Amino acid sequence: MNLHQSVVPAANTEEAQAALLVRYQTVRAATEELAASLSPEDQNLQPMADASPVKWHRAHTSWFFETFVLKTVRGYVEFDPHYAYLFNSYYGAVGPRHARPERGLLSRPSVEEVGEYRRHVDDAMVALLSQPLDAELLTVIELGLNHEEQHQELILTDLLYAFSRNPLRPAYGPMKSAEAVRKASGEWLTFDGGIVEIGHTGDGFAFDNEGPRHSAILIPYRLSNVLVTNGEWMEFIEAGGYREEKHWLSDGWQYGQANDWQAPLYWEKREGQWWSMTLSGMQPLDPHAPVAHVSFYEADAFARFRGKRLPTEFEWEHAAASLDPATGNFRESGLLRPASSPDTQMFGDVWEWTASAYAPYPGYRAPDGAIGEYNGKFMINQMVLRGGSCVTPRVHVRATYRNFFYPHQRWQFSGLRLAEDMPRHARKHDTNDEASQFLKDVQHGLSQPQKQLGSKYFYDGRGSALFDEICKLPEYYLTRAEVSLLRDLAPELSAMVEPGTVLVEFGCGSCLKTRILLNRMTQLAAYVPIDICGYSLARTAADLARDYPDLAIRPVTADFMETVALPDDLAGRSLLGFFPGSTIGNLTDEEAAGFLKRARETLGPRGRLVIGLDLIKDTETLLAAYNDAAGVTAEFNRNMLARINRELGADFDVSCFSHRAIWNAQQHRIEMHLVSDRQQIVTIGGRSFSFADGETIHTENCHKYDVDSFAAAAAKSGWSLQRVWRSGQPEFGILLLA
Ligand code: AVI
Repeated sequence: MNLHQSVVPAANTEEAQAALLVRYQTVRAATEELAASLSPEDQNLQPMADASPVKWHRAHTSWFFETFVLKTVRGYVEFDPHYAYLFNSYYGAVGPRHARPERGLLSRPSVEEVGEYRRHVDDAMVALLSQPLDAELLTVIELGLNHEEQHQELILTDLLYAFSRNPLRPAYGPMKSAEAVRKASGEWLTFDGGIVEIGHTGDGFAFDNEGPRHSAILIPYRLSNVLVTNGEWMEFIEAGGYREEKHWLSDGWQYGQANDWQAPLYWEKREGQWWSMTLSGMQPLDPHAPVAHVSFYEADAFARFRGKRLPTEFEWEHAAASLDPATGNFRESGLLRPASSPDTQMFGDVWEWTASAYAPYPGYRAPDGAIGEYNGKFMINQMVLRGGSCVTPRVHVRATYRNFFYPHQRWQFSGLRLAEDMPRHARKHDTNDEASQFLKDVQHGLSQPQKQLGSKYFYDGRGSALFDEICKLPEYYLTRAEVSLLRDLAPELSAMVEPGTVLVEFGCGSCLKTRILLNRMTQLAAYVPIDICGYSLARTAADLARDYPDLAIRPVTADFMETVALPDDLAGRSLLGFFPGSTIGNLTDEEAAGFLKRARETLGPRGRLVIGLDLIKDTETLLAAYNDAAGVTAEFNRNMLARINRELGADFDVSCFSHRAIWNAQQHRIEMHLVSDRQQIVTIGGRSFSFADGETIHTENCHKYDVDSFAAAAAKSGWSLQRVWRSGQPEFGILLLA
């Protein structure tokens, strides 16, 4: 285990020092008690580089006090000068050291001599602690005790590994019996998230890596109130969890394959039943007990297999902050195996892998000198674990405690708890209104005789990316036709626009089309993009401000389906509206009329509007544009269901719906539908919706126009047609309305 450093100085009072002396004696005695039943042969085993001999742990923890405390005070007589080399673990600043993988070769000094070394150090430490000491030294002593507690845990985990490699599978000691573990209810604990404080605070001891305390943002989330159990892990194995690459991170898959992982470390199947090596030798696995000895890679694969994820260390800490660590199953329970009760318990049993890489908190600085080596230099390539295990000393752990191991390591008592993002409809804060409107719209739409979903819900991040793909498809002529038409008409349009005019765009997309106009119409005074999404608006505005330094960019966050108030200082300017892309075609007739009316109000009686319309043409061309060969439109359509699953926690089986686009000749529109491939029931926000085999959800209309009928409809909203430009075939139209 890595050594950490205290950031909190011990109180420099006589009482505190007396308490520290008692604590010193208690901790040191506990180490000796752990080793008491072990033979010299047991104590010298080093089964792998990561696991050190018990004898070495006993000596190294004494070396810590000798090096960092006793050698700094006058009059101390070093026990043996060779020990500085033998028992230095990794502190480059205090001199060279014996190679870690070769600690098992240290048959000398003997167990007896190491015992003498411990007594020598203890005598000197007790004498020292009986005089008044300064705060700095007391802090290092407290650190040394916490360090020793870490090594106490390692004595047990390393010994378990050593004994597991002995065909006799010896026991460290008889296992204290406990009631069989009850099956847990397995509930989700929900957390609203927001800005939370993370890291150590207060007067108690903490390692330096637990600070500085700082703010972190948590998106609403859920945590399982129980650890993943052996029984669940058996299901994972039976379902092919170790054989299916799709569950695994690439590094984990490769490591697992290379090392032939088929079950957690120590698991063995005997006559059809799973057993595991424990500190009491081989024992049948209790299916309700928490799984242990899994690597981060395995924990992460399991979470994916279950459609969940590991919690971040911040989510874990926020959830554990108000719980009492003392109630957990720690070493003092004497069980020395994970045996959690069903009640919510976040401490003890197993160290819980988190999704967080072990990195410094903002503002962290490693202290100067050798002690600064303890933590800072390990903040790379390791993952954080939280909570303590069944072999951790009870007093050692707290909610802010950060343990860390490499993602492949599994000889520690390491397990996991599942987490998930809270479905949007269940969230209290942030997007709650938006999400509950989405839920209402979806539930309402699916309750209609012809089930329907609003096409505006296509455009989440994934949907917008798919739409960008659609615009590049060979069959989807609309974008290409409109872009080239805009290039052609820009000079003529520009000539019709007086200097100082303001261009007002309804919605802001990629801005490719806008740029065609901006490049040509250098007489424009300002550009006002209107969009409901403040985020994409800000990005668009920043990009354009960089590229058009002489143009005022004045974004307005608003729903362009409403009347929009433009910035006051633009009052009196001539306004030119822009609504490209045949986006109006996705509105109902009523909505389109409403849009035109409100655009008239926004742009004023002297305002003009440039609007892009896809024109009616042969059915084959139309159908091909919405049934592309690459299946991008199909994916775009189905993403609506995936989005509902993601954001509303619904259970659509997206693969059971297929894309259909048809031409409705009467209504002059392409209709997009999702066809249920079977009879099925879907639950959304607690309501069930049944689908007959072949039943469809109507997801979008894409109206196609003839110019005269459109002009007649627009006239009812106060617009008259000024000019029409038509592209080549397939024909797309751009109209100037005034
Ligand atoms: C955004 N809108 C104009 C597109 C259209 O063609 O109606 C949306 C679309 N739906 C499927 N493909 C493209």
